Amino acid sequence: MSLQALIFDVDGTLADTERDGHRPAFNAAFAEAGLDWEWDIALYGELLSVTGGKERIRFYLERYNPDFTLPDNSDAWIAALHQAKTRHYVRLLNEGLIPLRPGVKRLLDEARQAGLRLAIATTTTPENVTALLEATLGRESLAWFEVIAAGDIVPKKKPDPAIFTYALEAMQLPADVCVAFEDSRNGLRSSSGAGLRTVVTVNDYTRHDDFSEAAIILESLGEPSAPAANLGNPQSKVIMDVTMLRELVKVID
Ligand code: XBP
Ligand code: MG
Repeated sequence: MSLQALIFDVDGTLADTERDGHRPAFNAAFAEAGLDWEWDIALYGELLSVTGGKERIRFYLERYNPDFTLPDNSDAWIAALHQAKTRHYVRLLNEGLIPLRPGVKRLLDEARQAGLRLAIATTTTPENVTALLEATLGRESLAWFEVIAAGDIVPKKKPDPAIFTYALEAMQLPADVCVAFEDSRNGLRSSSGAGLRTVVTVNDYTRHDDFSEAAIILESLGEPSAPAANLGNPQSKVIMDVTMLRELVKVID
């Protein structure tokens, strides 16, 4: 079996969007709605145990703000608050403040040149993916991904495998000819649950997560000028490229 496709998570994997993107966007939406909720960096780290913004708001209320009384139409109320959050998040991305992580553009370019197919599997809202790709890689990059599986397209979000399974089915590919890219425990549970070998690139919110199912755990994808630490083998530094991905697929065959 040879490598056919790469499937990327977005938040935390393509870019460090959570701390300085999603978190301030939630806070801006809360302030706009006259709510005195403030999600600081540490609290947001705890809230990340639940994927999906609407699900995260509900989890916050249940766990950290149980005295708040939701209106009867709570789903619609949370959805409206979350829509405002999406608006703020897209504005932040359009300001160009959130760059891609090291090695992401390089690997996407190499993969396209090598004829590999590309897809996205994320819990984030579709508008957020579009805004990130446009702001960092230009509008034409949307067409590089033959499937953008995002948000409520599946009934169960990560760690459920449904979003990766959806992307595989849309591409009509078996999992063993693809590699997934993830940054978190919930993401890795989702990708490995769908049968995918997974390259994990950690960030400050996730570096202590359990990544035992990962094919390799890296600080980032690395650049030729700054190879990335291999967290499973402190002696080695890595520039994750197509050759190495092909080896990953072969080794485990
Ligand atoms: C990402 C998420 C998302 C974002 C917010 O998880 O959990 O919920 O934090 O996006 P993953 P929305 O990287 O594992 O896909 O507010 O649009 O839901
Ligand atoms: Mg992620």
